[in-house]
Amino acid sequence: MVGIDLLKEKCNANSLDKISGLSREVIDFIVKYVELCNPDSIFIRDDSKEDAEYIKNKSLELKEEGSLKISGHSVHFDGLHDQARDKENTKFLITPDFKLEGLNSIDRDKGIGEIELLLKDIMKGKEMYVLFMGLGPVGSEFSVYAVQLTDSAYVAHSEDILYRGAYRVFEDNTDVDFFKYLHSAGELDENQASKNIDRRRIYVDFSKDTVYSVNTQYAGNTVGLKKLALRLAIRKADREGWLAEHMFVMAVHGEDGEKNYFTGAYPSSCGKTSTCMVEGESIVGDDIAYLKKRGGAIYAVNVERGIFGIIRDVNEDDAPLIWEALNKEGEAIFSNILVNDKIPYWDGDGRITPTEGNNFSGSWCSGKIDEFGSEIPFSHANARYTIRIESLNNADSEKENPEGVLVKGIIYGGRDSNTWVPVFESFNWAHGVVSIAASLESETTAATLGKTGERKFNLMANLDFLSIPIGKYIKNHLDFVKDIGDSPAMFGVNYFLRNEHGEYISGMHDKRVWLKWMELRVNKKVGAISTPIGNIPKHKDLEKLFKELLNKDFSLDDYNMFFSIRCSQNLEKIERVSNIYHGFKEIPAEVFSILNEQESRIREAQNKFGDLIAPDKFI
Ligand code: OXD
Ligand code: MN
Repeated sequence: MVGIDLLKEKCNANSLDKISGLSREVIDFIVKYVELCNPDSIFIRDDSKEDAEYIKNKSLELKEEGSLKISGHSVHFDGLHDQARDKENTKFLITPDFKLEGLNSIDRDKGIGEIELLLKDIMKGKEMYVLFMGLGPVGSEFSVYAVQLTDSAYVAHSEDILYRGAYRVFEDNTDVDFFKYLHSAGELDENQASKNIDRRRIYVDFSKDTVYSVNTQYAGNTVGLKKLALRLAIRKADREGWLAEHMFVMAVHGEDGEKNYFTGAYPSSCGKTSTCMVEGESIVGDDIAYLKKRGGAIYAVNVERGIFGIIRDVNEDDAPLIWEALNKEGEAIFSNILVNDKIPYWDGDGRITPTEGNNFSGSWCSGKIDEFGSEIPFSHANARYTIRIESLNNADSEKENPEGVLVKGIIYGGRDSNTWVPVFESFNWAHGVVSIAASLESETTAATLGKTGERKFNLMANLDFLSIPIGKYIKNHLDFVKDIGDSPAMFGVNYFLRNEHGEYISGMHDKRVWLKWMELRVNKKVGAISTPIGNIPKHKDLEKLFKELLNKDFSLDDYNMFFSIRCSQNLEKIERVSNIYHGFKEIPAEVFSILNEQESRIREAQNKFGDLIAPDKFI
């Protein structure tokens, strides 16, 4: 049976009815993968509550999720070795005329051949869920549309919490341009986790705006609209003159009540979500933003409507807003935590951890080891929660504004134990793009498979998702403000600075102070000290903010410890970053000139004042 007849056979009347209004292109896409994957049935989801409910119930019925004590809460477990984004097996499909220097890729014909073999009949015995979604507020100049096919009710449920439904757009409009995702969790084991992890593949086919993901369930590999979409969006943005970034969007509230919007890019698990969630400010989005220019200014939207956040260290004291959202009734998925008596537990939750329960290894008790003899933690370091932003008390009123919010400042942060000061501002846009954004380095975390704690270059915190040549990507950033009146200020932050004993020197809540200082800077309400790496705060301004916000004394000694310029480390960093860029073709000349200028400034200061320079030397 072929084409529409196949859909007629596998859809019930309701789903069939929903297909009838769709374009040929959408139907052809669905048919192609129904033929290949051979699901027993197909569920076409529209934007209704009933359809969302159907999928949620399916994930419980199929045991992809289990219900928890608090109403609306559920737990999902990914397999023992499927706990993070798989960078090694995420590849771009390329043709001989299309090169992507430095990015993980595979010949297109070979990749398609491999993936089609893996997908053949993979959904036999399962239902295929067809979802119509929007990236960014639906019906806005920012909107990008997508269709996701998946055989995982958990993935479909996550999509519903995290993204806006857009079936009505596809129904009303037969020439929607859309991204396409095909996912199959593949064969499942007794815990309903993907079994064939050795055949896990995530292949991105730009030529068809399509991403394939197979034999995995971890949301970072499977939820099409998240990081898979970001890879396609970066290319679309490049073609159309906007930016698709790994950024939160938040409002920092001024003394006069005015809201100042910032975007912020940090590699995964480096404080991005906890920054836009700080007390006293409000959140538009925590992970991915689209930035566009209008009337000589830059506006941003949150691509998502929910949060797939790292749960480690979420506790009443350190993350009160998330804690509250995770302890009230309403939809929330907890993944890869420990469940005991239907209560979820995780690392750093501030409670006594039970010695047994169920986790991502199945039935767990303390001391349990895996097949390699390593102890299995009760909760994975990359365990997550999935909630809607609206369930947070600090959700910003503009989060659904189709016009986006006016961006006044852009923040870049990494996990850096010994180089950057906790907060500083670039001299100008190009200096920020080169010496902060394109020089970002971070120590690796559990959000991706592989060793943690290694310092890695990660420009704009977007390297994992980069899908255009690095030089072009930097140039797009440099050029972005060419026709902008007052470009946003640019800042670097580092919450992970350590002292000579290897101890972290920042407190969990200090970021509230750094944010308020940035707000004062974008509104030109405080001065700053110009140093070779950029503008840093004055002691008196921070002292006041620490007192007002945290009721803490911030002594001159503290200030010097945080803000002294570490010359050797900054010079080594410039050398590392320049070496990387020398290895690529077509890097804009400005990258090298700005790095060289920075190097000369640091060397000059080092000769004059020594290797560790207290801020007052620059006054
Ligand atoms: C995420 C990630 O989940 O970047 O946001 O890994
Ligand atoms: Mn992310």
